[in-house]
This record gives sequence, C-alpha cells and structure tokens, in this order.
Amino acid sequence: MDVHRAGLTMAQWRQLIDEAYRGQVTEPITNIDDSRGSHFDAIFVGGGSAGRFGAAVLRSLGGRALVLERWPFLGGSCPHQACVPHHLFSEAAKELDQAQALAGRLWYGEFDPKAASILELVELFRSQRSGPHAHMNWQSAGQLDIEFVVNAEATVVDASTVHAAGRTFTAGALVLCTGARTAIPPVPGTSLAGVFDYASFIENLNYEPSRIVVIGGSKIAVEYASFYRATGTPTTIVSRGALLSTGGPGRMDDDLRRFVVDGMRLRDVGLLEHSTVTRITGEHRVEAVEVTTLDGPRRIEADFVLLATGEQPNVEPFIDALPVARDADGFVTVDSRMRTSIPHVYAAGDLLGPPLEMFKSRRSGTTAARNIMGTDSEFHYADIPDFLHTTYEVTWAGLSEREARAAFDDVVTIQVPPPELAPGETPLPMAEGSMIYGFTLPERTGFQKCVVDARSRRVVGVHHVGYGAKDAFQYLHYLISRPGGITVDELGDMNELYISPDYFIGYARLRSGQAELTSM
Ligand code: COM
Repeated sequence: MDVHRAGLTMAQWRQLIDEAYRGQVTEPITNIDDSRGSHFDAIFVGGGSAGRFGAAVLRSLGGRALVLERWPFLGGSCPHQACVPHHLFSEAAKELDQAQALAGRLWYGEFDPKAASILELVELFRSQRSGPHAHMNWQSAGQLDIEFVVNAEATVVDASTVHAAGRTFTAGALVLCTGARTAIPPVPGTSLAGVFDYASFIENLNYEPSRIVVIGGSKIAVEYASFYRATGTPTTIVSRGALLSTGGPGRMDDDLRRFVVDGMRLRDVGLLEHSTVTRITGEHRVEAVEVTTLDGPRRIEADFVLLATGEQPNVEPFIDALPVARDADGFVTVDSRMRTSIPHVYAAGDLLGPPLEMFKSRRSGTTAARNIMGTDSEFHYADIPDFLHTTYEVTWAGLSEREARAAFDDVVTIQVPPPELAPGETPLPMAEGSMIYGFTLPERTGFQKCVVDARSRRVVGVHHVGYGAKDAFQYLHYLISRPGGITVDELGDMNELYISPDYFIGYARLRSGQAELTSM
C-alpha cells in the first residue's frame, strides 16, 4: 500500500495500524518518494526510536534516509510493549499504593483487590496503544518527511543492500537497530501457559493472575512486581543476587537501594534474594515455581510467572550477511561514533545492550546519522542519569556515596531524612506527590541524598526516591557532568519552585558559603 503524500490523518493511521496488527492488512505500507529511486544515504534497519530519530536527523542534515520496520508503526517496542505500558502500570501502582495504605481514611474506601485488575489495565493499554503508534507514523510521514516501509520484514543482503517489501534498496551506509528481546533462562517449564515476559504479558494476558512469581532482580522485575503487588495480588520476586545489584542499576547508592527494597518489603512484596529457580512446574499451565534458597528448597504456588531475566539482541535479520563484532552477551559493539566492525555499517539502540533506555536509543541513532552525513559526533553512554519505578519514582545521577568515597578524600552528604533519624521520625522530604503521606504515614514520603566532594565543593551525585523529581534529574545530570560541574554554592543560588520534590537546591543553600563543608 503506497501512502506517500496521501496525507493520512491520525484517525486513518490508527485504523490502518489496527487492521495491520489484526492481520487484516498484510501488505507492506510504503511511504517512499519513488521519483527519487531506491538509493539512500542510509537505511535504518528497524524503526524504533534509534531508527526514527536517526532518520529524522539525517533528513534534517540534507540526507535521504529509509526506515524499514516489521511492525506497522514506527517507534518500536517503547509505545508497544515497553516504556509506555510500563509507565501506565507504574502510575497505577502509585495510585493503588496510596489507596491500600490509606484504606478507610480520608476519602479512601476499603481497598478491594478485586476492583484493581491487572487484566483490565492490560486490556486498556492494548485497546488504546495504536493512539501513540498513529502519532509516530503521522509525525514521521508528515512533519518529518521520513521515507519508510512498515509492516514488512527486511533482509540485509550486504553492507549496502537490503530487501524488503519485494524490493531492493541500496544505501551508502546501514544503521542496524533491530532491538532486543528477553533472554529466556535455561530453566524447565518456561514454555508453560502462564509464563510471560514483558512483551507476551502485554500481547497475550487473558486472565486475572491470582498468585505471581517474578524471576529476576533488576529493573523490570522490581517494576512489574511492584505493580502486581499494588493491585493486591500476592507477588514474590526470585532473584539470583541481591535485588537491584546488577545491570543498569549497578551504580545505585546503597542507601537509595535500601530505601527501595525496604519499601517493597513494607508493601508485602515477597523477596527471595540469592535464590535460583530450578523448575517451573504444571501440567499445561504453570502451577508452581521451585526455588533453591539460602535456607533450602522452596515451592511457590503461582498461576502467573514473569520472566525478567535480562535481554538478548535481535541479530537474526543481519548477522549472516553482516557478522559484526559482538560482546560476550551477543550485543553489537560500536565505537563512540556508533561504527561497528564492518565499514559503513553502524548500530544503534537496544542492539548495543544495557542500558536499554530511550535516551541511548535516540542519541545513538542520531549520532550514527551525523557521522554518516560527515559531521563528526560522539556519544559516550556510560555516564547516565537513570531511574526505575516501584510504587515510587527512583532516580539517580552521578556517583553513589560509595563511589565518591573511593574517588575523593573528603566527601560530605546532604541527606533527607538524615541518617540519625529513624524512618517516620520526620515527615520530610514531603513535597508535591507525597504531601498526603507526610501527614498520614510519614515514613513513606521518600528519601534523597546529595553527594559532594568537599574539596572542590562540586556536587558529584544525586539520588532520590519519591514522586515528581524525574524531570529535574535530566537537568541535574547535565549540570553535574558538564565540564566544571556545579558546586554546592551554585546549586544553592538557583531558584527553587517550592515545595519541589527534589530538595537539593534548598538544602544546598543551607550549606552554601560554609567554609568547611559538613554533612547534614
Ligand atoms: C517513543 C517512540 S514512544 S520514539 O522514540 O518517538 O520513536
């Protein structure tokens, strides 16, 4: 189906995407200016954030880009199975947490777990997700003038040739951005009905889970387990190591992690750390998960299991034709210009491995585009601001206190609540999003810490559990990691919009000017 210059409206895109996703439109949907032939400056193999943003920038720089995508929409897994549903569930988790904790107080009725349905929320998401999908296609075709083929598998032939939609396309460069999927662990029983990963959970859930086991100890495990438990459904996490100690959150501050994990315990999330799943059992459907714990074997009954066991790259569309260098986990290795080991072949997005975050996908795609267009551009993604959700927002940037103490002789911290106060002894840091907890259950308002190198007076790390500070961390990260960083005195000179959830500015002001900085 040729939609080039058809000017499809949002509603028309939505209908087309829905029909394609239901299998009623099977033909490729093509938005190509055929008058310009089939040769491009770059072909982006994969139309997720990396491909979409890369193509937009390449276009802005005067180049001709083609994006090839198997799904009927651009934007990739984010709006389909990953970030967008995750944020819907996390917002629900926050609301449900409050409804459970305050049941029978204020305007809250008794908490009815039957009213909080996991299935209902998944169905709500499934029924509405083509809205964001349509926006991506509409924006890409209309506002950004990106050429693309969606609803078609692509096969890479060589470093300059790709087949898709029964056509052959050529380009000066390829950008591989085919994403990643869950790495299924070698445990018996993972193919039983009732065993899901984050993607199949969205696609296939058709019953209300009543006992849940989540396998894994990193972000996805913590986020989804928190949501499930917040609906009132008994939920146990089985993690090989300590929760949140590996992968993306490897740099999480110890006190931040403690507050997060204690908060999950407080909310009755079952935590089996340092434990290994030996088998998932059941006739046809999952019935139980067998686990080896530090205290011996355990059997946990479950009718729903979520595998949150890490990711593996989708290399199948290109690896035979382009055997690019990869790391020990199979992720494609690139230099800071997103160049793979094969000349004129770049890679971007989740294909590059952790952190599997949006900023990395978008920026790696745009970095590749700039270099392809001859603008030297580097992207170093090791130093990142990061976040996750439990029933809270958890955000951090820069160094943990432990890392700062290893790097500097004299480290001070500004912490709320301060270490000398027990949980609940103070309602602070209450702010927007935690005011009601501040006056009812003060131990639930959150936690925050600013880490300062006292010699240079530079802020080197910021850490936050609460609500509403995630936005600020985008800017805080920029400020602390720019050349010269930001000192406690400069931070204290900013104008806070009181009562903002990140107390950093106000507390830095309390210490600014202090000749010998001390912790508080
Ligand atoms: C966001 C998808 S959901 S994209 O990054 O805008 O393509």
